[in-house]
Amino acid sequence: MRVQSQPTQPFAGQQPGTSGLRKKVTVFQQPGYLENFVQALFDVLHGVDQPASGQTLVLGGDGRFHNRTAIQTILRMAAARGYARVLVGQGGILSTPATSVVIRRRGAAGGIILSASHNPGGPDGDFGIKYNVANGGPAPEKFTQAVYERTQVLEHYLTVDAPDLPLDAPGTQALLATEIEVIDPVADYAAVQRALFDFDAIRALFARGFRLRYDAMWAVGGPYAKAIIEGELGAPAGTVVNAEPREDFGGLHPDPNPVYADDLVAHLMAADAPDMGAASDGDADRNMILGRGFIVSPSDSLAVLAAHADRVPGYRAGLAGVARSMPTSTAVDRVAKALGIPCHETPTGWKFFGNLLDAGQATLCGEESYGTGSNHVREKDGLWAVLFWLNLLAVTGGSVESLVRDLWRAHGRCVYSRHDYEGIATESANALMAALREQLPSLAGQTVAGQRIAWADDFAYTDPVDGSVSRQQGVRVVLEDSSRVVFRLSGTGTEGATLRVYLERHEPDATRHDLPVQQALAPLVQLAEAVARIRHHTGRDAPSVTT
Ligand code: VG1
Ligand code: CO
Repeated sequence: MRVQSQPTQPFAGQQPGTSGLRKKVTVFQQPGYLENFVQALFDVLHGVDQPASGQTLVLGGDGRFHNRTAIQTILRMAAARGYARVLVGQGGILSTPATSVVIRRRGAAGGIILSASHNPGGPDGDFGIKYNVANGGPAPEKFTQAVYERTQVLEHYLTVDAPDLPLDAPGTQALLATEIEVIDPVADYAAVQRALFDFDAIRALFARGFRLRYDAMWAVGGPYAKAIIEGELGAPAGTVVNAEPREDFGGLHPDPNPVYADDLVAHLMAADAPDMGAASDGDADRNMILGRGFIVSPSDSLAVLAAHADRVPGYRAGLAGVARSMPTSTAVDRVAKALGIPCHETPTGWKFFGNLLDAGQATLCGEESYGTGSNHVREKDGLWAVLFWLNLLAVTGGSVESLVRDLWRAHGRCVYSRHDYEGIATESANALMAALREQLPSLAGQTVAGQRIAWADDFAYTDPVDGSVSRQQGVRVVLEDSSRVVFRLSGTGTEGATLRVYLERHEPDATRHDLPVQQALAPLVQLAEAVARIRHHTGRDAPSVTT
């Protein structure tokens, strides 16, 4: 067994997006494609062809098609780079939040997560790779840009000529001088959750007959939810459904929203609905929360958790601050104001929360895209959010719906929706955004679709910790009553472009809190069409996904 230098050529487009490099499986299956990216990553981390002496790397994925092949490739390349140790999840499995936990608890230098998250899997689906740094969080933009630049000039990669390693049982083996330790994917993660939440109170809740339906969407969240919710917390067997990770997610889209988790929604809308519903995505960092006959908007979920955080052991001392991505509703801002704590507004993508969490400026973070998390890790954490809700229900005696209605009563309702136009031509999407940006200087003061625009801009963010600036993070059009429409292009898709239109209107009047969301937002939809000419640019009359 020895180190080999394999000649290679650059592949175009190995540019990480909002969360890692995502492409079709068939793209990743090209000889050298994954190898190039990993070589570039290691070159940026350690210097060109330099060894990773003494360092520990964490490695795992969401179990989707091509996961096992990619893990073996990366193990060989890590051994060639002289890592002291690689901690790999049993069967190649590690959820995104669990990877973050393992990096932090085991003092690793970083971790590689193989996942395209909520994107569909299988031979014709998507694959992805992302790198997390020593704090357990996604690598910052400056770093991923350097990796991309390195992919464009590569001439070879380093690997070893070794057969595949068995990864289905815990234990330690050697690959050259690198120790490969196969770890239980759940143990470290469960220990962290146990320290945060009142497991006794949640156990008592289930013992009283509380009914939960947790839909793991045939993805990596299943083993975690089974072990913790059914195993430790005593929920009846069958509480966690679709729990075995499948390479193709059962042919479904592992995206926990009312459109793709429609089966879960149907259960919660039924006459004999359980008390609570929940779902997580492909890599288990997202969550959706439902009550009986009630769907919780992710922005409201973040605000509810923030409002009651001091009822949970891990947050008893209160919150240092909260943070939300720019398109996320301002519900949490209102809670933060009442609590007298800062609320930070960041660009879309969890990597922007890392510095705030490290610096102790934020304790809870969230995104409108079904992502919630805290300073316990540096990723969003789907099951964590479910445990947080369970803990709150156990100690407040309220229901999912009553906690959200309390929030609306106290702060008004931030009526919210996101309209996605998926798979549109990249040129059309770029033209739409360019036309929007061109109008920006003249929008303020104009009346469009009967509504007066107070201001408009292209969101730019200066990181308060390291001073780095991120521009063009979404066009905001804001009305005088603070209602707003935000436009941005997705950075996680693999086909054409996806336009996201985010709509928010604050409704202080409690008698209007039950108006259907799309009806309450109809004027903003008209504004969006008038300003952005979506139909003209995309040829679409309606969004493909509304959440
Ligand atoms: C989407 C979401 C964003 C999230 C990202 C990764 O990005 O909007 O909020 O952080 O996915 O989530 P975009 O660029 O497509 O809008 V996940 O669960 O894929 O790690
Ligand atoms: Co995800």
